[in-house]
This record gives sequence, structure tokens and C-alpha cells, in this order.
Amino acid sequence: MNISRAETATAMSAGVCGVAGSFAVAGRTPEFVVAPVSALVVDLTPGVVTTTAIRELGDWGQRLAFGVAVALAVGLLAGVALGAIRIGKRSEVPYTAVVAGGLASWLLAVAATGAPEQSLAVAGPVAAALAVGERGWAVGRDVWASRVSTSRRKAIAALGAVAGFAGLSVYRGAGTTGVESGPISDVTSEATQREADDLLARAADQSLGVSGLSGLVTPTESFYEVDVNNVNPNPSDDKWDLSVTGEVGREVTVGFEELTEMTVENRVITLRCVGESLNGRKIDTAVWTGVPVSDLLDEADSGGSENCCVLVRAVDGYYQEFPLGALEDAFLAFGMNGRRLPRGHGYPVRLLVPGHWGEINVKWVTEIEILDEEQEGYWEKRGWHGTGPVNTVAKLHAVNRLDSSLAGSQGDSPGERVEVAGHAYAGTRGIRKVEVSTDDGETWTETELSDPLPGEDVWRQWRYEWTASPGEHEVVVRAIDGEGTVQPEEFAQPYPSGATGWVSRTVAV
Ligand SMILES: Nc1nc2c(c(=O)[nH]1)N[C@H]1C(S)=C(S)[C@@H](COP(=O)(O)O)O[C@H]1N2
Ligand SMILES: [Mo]
Repeated sequence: MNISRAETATAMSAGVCGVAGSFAVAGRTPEFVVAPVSALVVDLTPGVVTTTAIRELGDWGQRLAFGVAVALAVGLLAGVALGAIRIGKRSEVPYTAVVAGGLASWLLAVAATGAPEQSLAVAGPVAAALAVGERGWAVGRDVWASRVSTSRRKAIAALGAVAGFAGLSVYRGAGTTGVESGPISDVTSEATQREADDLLARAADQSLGVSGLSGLVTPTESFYEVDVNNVNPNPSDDKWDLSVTGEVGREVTVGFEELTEMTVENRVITLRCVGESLNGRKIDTAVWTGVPVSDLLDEADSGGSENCCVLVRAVDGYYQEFPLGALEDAFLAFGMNGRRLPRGHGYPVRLLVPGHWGEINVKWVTEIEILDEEQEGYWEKRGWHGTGPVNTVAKLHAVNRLDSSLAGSQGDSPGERVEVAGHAYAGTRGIRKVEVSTDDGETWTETELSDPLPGEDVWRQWRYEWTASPGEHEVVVRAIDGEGTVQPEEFAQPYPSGATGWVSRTVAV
């Protein structure tokens, strides 16, 4: 069976236009046709491949997976279009291919996304591309005939139109973000809003204000984000609920409104991903607003000591298992930095488990199942050990040459005033001290620490300043946690249990 160039070009154009049209309408939401394809790609990728990609490619691994999904979706729709062209060829009725292609691509998109209306944005452009193909390449009985050639000018115009449409769609879709998050006072009391705002002000106030060092609370838009899927769920308040199931006295389900009517608190909590490199930046802090999980657990009567653990499930198919004990201090957050949780961080409600690696801080949480036997969670199935408490770390993120006029008290001493700074975090163990060495670990000095913010699970900033003589200095930093334990020196990669070791950096003066 011969496929002409005109047919291939038309089918590919239909594929591109279908995906582009979908993006223009749905943006990066689950209604975008690529979303289910991407989820499938992620799901079918073996754990070793995922883990290697995380190690070798970092965030690019995820972009690559998304690129593959886009290509697959284009290919799938092109295949549908090609089938439609085939049918059209056998029919005497004009525009059979257009109708067949439009209908088939709509059905496919509905099957994939479950969104009939948005799927019209796939079918329309596919049909349009087929119509342009049929009208543009050849007219009359020889439609789609393999030897019919077209003028170069027509071909270029058609490709230009496809590219233009795709460009406009990307531009339009990029602005479609799903839920918009208003202030928490939309769903809770003004007093809670004020308290959150006060905590934010206090964090800003207590930040050491070192140039190049982020504050004690991370602005929401720069808070790191880790998702197993490339497209985040987009649940609404009224469709969302959370159930406590499994080994419980009684199953309990709460809707969003009910949850916000429970005892609401603000908490400052730091999150850190087990997959981040030793001096990486997948660690951040926010003021969270929500309710203690223990209130729900009591209601469900989950207390039995025969129960070891819990399995927490989310809208995106993510699930994590961890000890029941850790859940008892956990928090169900619906606010972040004084505003509703943004979609990327788990709208409408996420779990926060103090002192534990980010991975069990399940976003878009929907079910807490109490288990009497252990199971493996999403990342543990892929070889990670990230359900426990975080490792202690002191980061070194800022190195500043200070204005020499500030070094006045040093008189004529040769060298330069140098400031080094970073954050230190030890989960609920807390940070007691951070020490720095400017001679590769020979001697150690205590650094200045930011005043602690309220909360059990909050990082601190550290800062140190000295006069460095000309030459190279190996600066090393280590934290001592609230129990007096020095951060272990031995280096380990993030995989599988989180990075360990002391961060060091060469400072040349
Ligand atoms: N439902 C769901 N929850 C999730 C994830 C996810 O992919 N899906 N990623 C986890 C991981 S690995 C981390 S480190 C944290 C990151 O939270 P953040 O994106 O709000 O920073 O969320 C955790 N919770
Ligand atoms: Mo993570």
C-alpha cells in the first residue's frame, strides 16, 4: 500500500493541529490529550530507567518523557487521520475523510481524557487539516491519488498555517493554569489569615538578608515542585473528599467544607526531596494552613497498636506507605503562604508529615488507608527508601565578597572580607549549631544562625564572615542537630536513601 507524500503531510498536520488545538483549550490540565499519554509513558517506564533518568538527567528526564508523550499523541492522531484518508479514498462522497477523521479523533480524545467538550478542540483541527489536505493537495476524482503532486507554494502555505496554528495554541494554552488560588480567608477565618500573614512577616524579618540567599520562607512561585506526572490533577473543592479507610473502627469521609470547619492552624514546615543532590535546591519552607490529621484519625478510631502503617492515595494515582506513628503528627494543608494551595502543590488538600522526606507529603490526597501489614509505595517500588525522617544537611548557597570598606576594623590586614551562608535542616531534630571550616576541615568555627521560627520542622539560615588571605580556601560546612549529633561526613548519592556528606566549596581570593 502506497502512502503519498501529500497523505503523510496531511496526516502529520492533522496530528499536530489536534494536539495544538487541545492545548489551546485545556492548557496543562488533565483535559489536554497528551496528559493521559504522558501518564501512561511514566507508568510503563521501568523503575530502573526512571531512577537512572533522575540521576543522570535531573528535571530534563521529565521533560524528555513529556516530549515523548507529545510525539506519541501527534503520531496517534496522525494514524487516525491516515486511516480516515484511506476510508475517504474508497468513498465517492466528498469529505468522507474529514468526517471520519473528525469523529474518530474525537472518540479517541474522549476515551483518553473523559472530556467530551474539550475533545472538540482535538476533532475540529484534525478535521480542518484533513479538509485543507483534501481541497489543497488535489481536487476531484484523483483526491489522495499517490501520484498527484501539489505546487510547492501550496505546500509551504499549508505548513505555514499548521505552524502558525500550533504557535498560537501554545501561547494560548500556556496561560491556562486551572484553579486560581485566592486568599485563605476565602475558606477560613480572618483571624487565621492574619496569623498566616504575621508568620510570613516574621519570617521575612528573621531572615538574615544575605545577598544570594533565599529567605526563611520560600515565595510560592519559587517553591520547588516534584510530581510523578507531567500534568497535575485539577480537582475542584466540591468534587474532592478524603476518606479514612482500612483497619478502622469506622470509615470516615470529609468534604472540603467540612475539613475547613475543623480546628484550623498555621504551621511553618520545611520540605525536602530525598532525590535532591547534597547541595541541591529541592528544599523549601512555607507557612501552611490546615488541620491536624489526628482529629480525623480519632474520629475513625484507627488507634489500634496492631496497625503498623498507612497507605495514602492521591488523585494522580500516586500512593505512599509509611508508619502510622508518622501520620499521627501530620497535617492536612489547604493553604500555603496565606493563599489557597496552588494546583502544583496539591490543590485542594495535601498531607504534610513533619520531619519526613517530601515523598510521603502526598499532594491531592484522597484516601488514608490504615494497614495491618507493610506494603511498598510508589517510590519504594522503584528502589528508593524515602519514607523515613530526613537526613541532616547544611547547604552552602551564597559566597559574597564584602565591600572592603566594611573591613575597616581589619586595618591593613591583607586579604578580603568574605561571607558564606546557607540553610541548615534536620527535620524535627532541629538545628542546634552550624560550623564552618575555611581550611578544609582542620579547624571549625560556629556560625551565626537565624532566630528559630515557631515549629518543630523548620530550617534555619547560617552565615559566617572572615578575612580571607589571598589564595584558595576550601570552605566546609556541617550542621549539628538538636540532639547534638554532627551531620555525618561520609558522602552518599541521593539514591536510594538521600544524600549525605559535608558540603564544601573552594573560595578563591
Ligand atoms: N500526589 C502526589 N504527591 C506527591 C508527589 C506526587 O508526584 N504526587 N511527589 C512527592 C514528592 S517526591 C515530593 S519531594 C513532594 C514535593 O512537594 P512539592 O511539589 O509541593 O514541593 O511531594 C510529594 N507528594
Ligand atoms: Mo521527592
